[in-house]
Amino acid sequence: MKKIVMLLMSLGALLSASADAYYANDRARWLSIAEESTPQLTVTEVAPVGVVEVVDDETAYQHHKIIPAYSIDSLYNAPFSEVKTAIVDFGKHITGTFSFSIRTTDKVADGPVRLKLTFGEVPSEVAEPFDPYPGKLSRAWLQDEIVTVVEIPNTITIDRRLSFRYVKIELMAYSPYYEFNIHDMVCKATTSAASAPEPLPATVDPVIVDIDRVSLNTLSECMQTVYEDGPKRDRRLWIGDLYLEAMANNCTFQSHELTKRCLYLLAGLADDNGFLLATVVERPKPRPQEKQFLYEYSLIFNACLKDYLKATGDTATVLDLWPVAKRQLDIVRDYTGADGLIDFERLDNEWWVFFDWKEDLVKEVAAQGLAVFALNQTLELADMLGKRDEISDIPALAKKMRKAARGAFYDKKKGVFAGRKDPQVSYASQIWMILGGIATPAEGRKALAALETLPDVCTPGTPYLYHYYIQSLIDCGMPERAREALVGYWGGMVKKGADTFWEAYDPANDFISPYDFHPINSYCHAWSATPSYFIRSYPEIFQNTRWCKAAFMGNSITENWLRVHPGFFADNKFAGRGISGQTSTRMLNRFGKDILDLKPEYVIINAGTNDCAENDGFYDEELTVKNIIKMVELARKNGIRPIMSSVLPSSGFSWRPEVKDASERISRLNTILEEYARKNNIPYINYYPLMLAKDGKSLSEDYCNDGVHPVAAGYDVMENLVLSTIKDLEN
Ligand code: RAM
Repeated sequence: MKKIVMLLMSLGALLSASADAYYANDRARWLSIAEESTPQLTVTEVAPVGVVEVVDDETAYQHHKIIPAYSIDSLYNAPFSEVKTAIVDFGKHITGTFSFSIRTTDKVADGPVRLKLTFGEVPSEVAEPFDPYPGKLSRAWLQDEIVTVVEIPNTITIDRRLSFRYVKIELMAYSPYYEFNIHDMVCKATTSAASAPEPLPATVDPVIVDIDRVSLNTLSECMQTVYEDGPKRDRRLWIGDLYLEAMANNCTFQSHELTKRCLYLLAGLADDNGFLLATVVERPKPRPQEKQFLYEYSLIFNACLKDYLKATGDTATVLDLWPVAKRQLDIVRDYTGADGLIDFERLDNEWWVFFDWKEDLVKEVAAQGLAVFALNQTLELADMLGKRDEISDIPALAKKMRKAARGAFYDKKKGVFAGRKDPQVSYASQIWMILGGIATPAEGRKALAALETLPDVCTPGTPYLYHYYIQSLIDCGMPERAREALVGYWGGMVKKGADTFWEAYDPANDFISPYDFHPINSYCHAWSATPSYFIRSYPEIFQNTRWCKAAFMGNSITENWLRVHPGFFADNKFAGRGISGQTSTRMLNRFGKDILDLKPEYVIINAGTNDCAENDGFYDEELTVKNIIKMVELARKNGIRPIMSSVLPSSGFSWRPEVKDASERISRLNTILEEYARKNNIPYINYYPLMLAKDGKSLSEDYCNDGVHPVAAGYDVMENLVLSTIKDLEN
């Protein structure tokens, strides 16, 4: 934080060149290209889903838990002078303009109503008081507004665009001589991410699917007319955020015009010496934040440009901006001493060196690694443009810096990289030595593994650094750990209720805030949106794992099961693959796609009810048995352990009253299946006797409403059988 203040200082000799020396002839044109590339925003109307309450709960994220209270219609019809306070839930995080209406219910409004509206991305913002405000950034970022409505009925739209899931409405003043309702709340949600990316294959671990979904929500909400860092705060373009957002966009929404606009904006607003400022505010007219020079961000621009070229092939744009990339290299040239090391003390005095929001992080090693990373990225870019000759000194500089870093920072004994003055071992140091190509893959693996065992390691405080951690795990050949880390970190946020990912997250500290007040954190943040990039760029790591313990093949009985008890499936890593109405023939047809591709450890087959009910127009017992056996054999051949199960009892099917011998058909089929399972040593789950009614042929009324489909109590019985069968097989 001290660095933000420090930015107001001059950058000394480096920046003392004469005004307008750089890109003077191009700036206006660049800014007009940026303007022309402004994307259209798509607007979607979102209505609230209910009224909730926030309760204190030590086990919940930031100690607040949301519980449903009553329906939105009840709120709209209630006299608001009695309601006084309500927290409305929009069901998901959204960014846009908020409106509500107010009407009288009986008499004429004889005086104004004053309301306080507080918008929250997470529960703490609608639960904790904002004042006295202890935070570092402007209190006005917090989304609370006082609205006085003089004319009633009326529809009020809050001027400021908001970013929220919850709205707290508090009644501050009103006239006792008439009654009124608050109603028709709506948010016109905006994004420039137009087309939805391909959904992930159905075989992907649901945990990964969830992380991807939240990641896409985060990214699309940050994608407005620039890549914003966060739609709640600071609502502006930062180079580091752009780099990660564009990376995720390249493999999801592919809104490349937005990236182009941002690159041109930054270039057109560089300082007179050609160095990029870290951040640009868009309105009323685009301008950079004065003196906001952030070391890594200026250099990362080059990586961004390279990625853009790779994703689009738009050589014209990249050639146009190539002089900017070239100029940023002077930062490395200028701060690298004869010994090949970045003069960290000088750098730290003259620039904001960021890397992560962590007060105690020692940044010397990371600064060197990042510099070499930027040189390598720029060389790659130069090669793509045929411009290597214009930066012909860079390969030798990179080599010298690599060698110097190994000499100065590598502790061979401990297998980690640490600074010269302060031997702190941090994630940031190891990560940037790996990404800069200074550590060999083997050294990288050792260093990253050591982070988990050494004491006093400086851990990441934000998803920004965590992104680079995952990348370094992948780059040095630790794919399993990369997956675990992604699931642990971003999955950790999902478990804590995130529907967009956060600016700051430390699994051990829910209240972490770079600004001394957690409600001012941004909870939908650009640099947190990269899981989708990893998941989609490395499908072999994130999409192809054998996550599934058992898959359930079946009909509506299985399909409903997942709906009635989703927790049973999620908690046990089970996958429900039931489709209503299906016979064994149809199940066999989709067995490859739905089961074999999923690669579960076990498959539990429940087929036969719809065969007996003649859903394909006939019943052929032999065919049903053959189909089921075929599924068993296919599973076995593919290394999946089959588990057979009995058809549930039923004395008739409401949709096929002409079948009079349902229970006889089912008993006979079950006898054959059980016999086959016994002979072939296949586990068999016998639901039948436990689910049978006293009449000896129907499904017990305790377990169903319609004679065929179990309700929750029936599934409880079945679940015990499933779990004990699997337990026996594992022992
Ligand atoms: C924060 C912003 C942004 C980041 C800078 C360094 O204030 O939210 O995401 O890039 O810091």
